Amino acid sequence: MDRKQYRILTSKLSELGNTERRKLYQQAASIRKAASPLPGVKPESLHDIVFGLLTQERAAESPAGDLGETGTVVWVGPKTCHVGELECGLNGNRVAVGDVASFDRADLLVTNVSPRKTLLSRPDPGNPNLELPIAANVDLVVIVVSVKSPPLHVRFIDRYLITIDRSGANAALCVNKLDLLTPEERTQEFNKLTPYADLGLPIIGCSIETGEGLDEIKNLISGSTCVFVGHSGVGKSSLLNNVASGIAERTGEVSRGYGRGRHTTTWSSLHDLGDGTRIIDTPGIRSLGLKPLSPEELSWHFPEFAGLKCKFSNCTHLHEPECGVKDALGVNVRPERYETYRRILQE
Ligand SMILES: Nc1nc2c(ncn2[C@@H]2O[C@H](COP(=O)(O)OP(=O)(O)OP(=O)(O)O)[C@@H](O)[C@H]2O)c(=O)[nH]1
Ligand SMILES: [Mg+2]
Ligand SMILES: [Zn+2]
Repeated sequence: MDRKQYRILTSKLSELGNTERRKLYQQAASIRKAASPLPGVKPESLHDIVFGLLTQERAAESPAGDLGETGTVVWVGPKTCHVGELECGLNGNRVAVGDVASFDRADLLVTNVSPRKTLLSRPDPGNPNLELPIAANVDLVVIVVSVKSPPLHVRFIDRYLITIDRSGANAALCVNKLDLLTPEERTQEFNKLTPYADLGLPIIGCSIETGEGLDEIKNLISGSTCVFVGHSGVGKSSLLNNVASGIAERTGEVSRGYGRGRHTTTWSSLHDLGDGTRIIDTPGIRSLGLKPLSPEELSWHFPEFAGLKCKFSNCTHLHEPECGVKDALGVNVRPERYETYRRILQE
C-alpha cells in the first residue's frame, strides 16, 4: 500500500462508525484466511484488503482462494507487463508473454504467475546459467525460415527442435519467401529439409507475396496458442499480419549487403484472434544458445536415436565401438543430423 492509497483509506474509514469499521476488518480477515497465499507470495495486509473493499475494486464476496484478478500477459517490458489491456508492475515476478498472471487492481502489481503448461526459453547469452523466457503456455512453436534474404541454413533448425522439445510444445516449420525462387531452386531447398520431413515435422512452404501456403498455416495454428520464432527478416511479423485480419505489426526491410533483417520487432507480443487462436510474434534471434547437455540428455532430443542399441549403456556415439547410432548412419540416422549432434556435444 502506498502513501496515496493509505490517505484514501484513512479518509474513507473516518466516514464510518466503529461497528462498520470493525465489520470491515473482520470481513478482510476472513478473505485473507480463505486466500491462503502460495509459497513465496506475501500475504495481503488487512489494510490492503479493506482498501479494496472500500474502493469496490474487490467484490465483497471475493471467492475463497482468489488472490485478485487474473489475465493473459500479452507483452513484457523491463519493469512492467501488459495483462490484457492493463499495465502492471512485475513486482519481482518472472513473467513471460503467454503467462496467466494474477494482479491486484488497486495497485496494478502482478501478485502471482500461474503454473505453466509449457515454457519456451533460451540461455541468457550474458549468463548461461540464467534462462530467458521466450513464451509461456504455447501449444505450437512455428519455426519460420526464409529461402532467400536471409538464406536458409538448416543446421539451426536442429537447435530450435531441441529447445522446443525441452519446452513441452509441438513444433512446425514454415518456409517463407518461395516467390524468390525458380522451380529448380525450390526443389533444391526442399531437398535440404528431407531430414525434418522424415522426423514427422510438419513443413509448410509459403509466400506473403503470392499468398501461397497461407491457408495451410491458418489451418495449422487454428484454435491453438502458437509462437513464431526465427531469424530477423524471415517474415514472422508479415505472416502474423497476413494470417490474422486487422493486425498490423511493423515489418522491416532486409539489408542488401548481409541479407539479414534489421530487428524490426523488438518485443514479443501476443495477439488474440478471438476464435481460440492466439499468435505470439517474437523478435528475431541471431543465435539460439543451448544449455550444456550431457550426451544422454542430448540423445533424448534425437528421436531417430531411440531404440538403437549400443554396446556401452553410456555410449556417447562419438568414438565407442559397436555403436548403434554410428551403425545406423545413412540408414535410419541422417548424416547431417548426426553432425549436428556431434557439434553440439563438442561445444
Ligand atoms: N519477397 C518476399 N518478401 C517477404 C515475404 N515475407 C516477408 N517479406 C519481406 O521481408 C522483410 C522482413 O519481414 P518481417 O515480417 O519484418 O520479418 P521478421 O521476421 O518479423 O523480422 P524481425 O522482426 O526483425 O525479427 C519485409 O520487407 C517483408 O516485406 C515473402 O513471402 N516474399
Ligand atoms: Mg518482426
Ligand atoms: Zn552409441
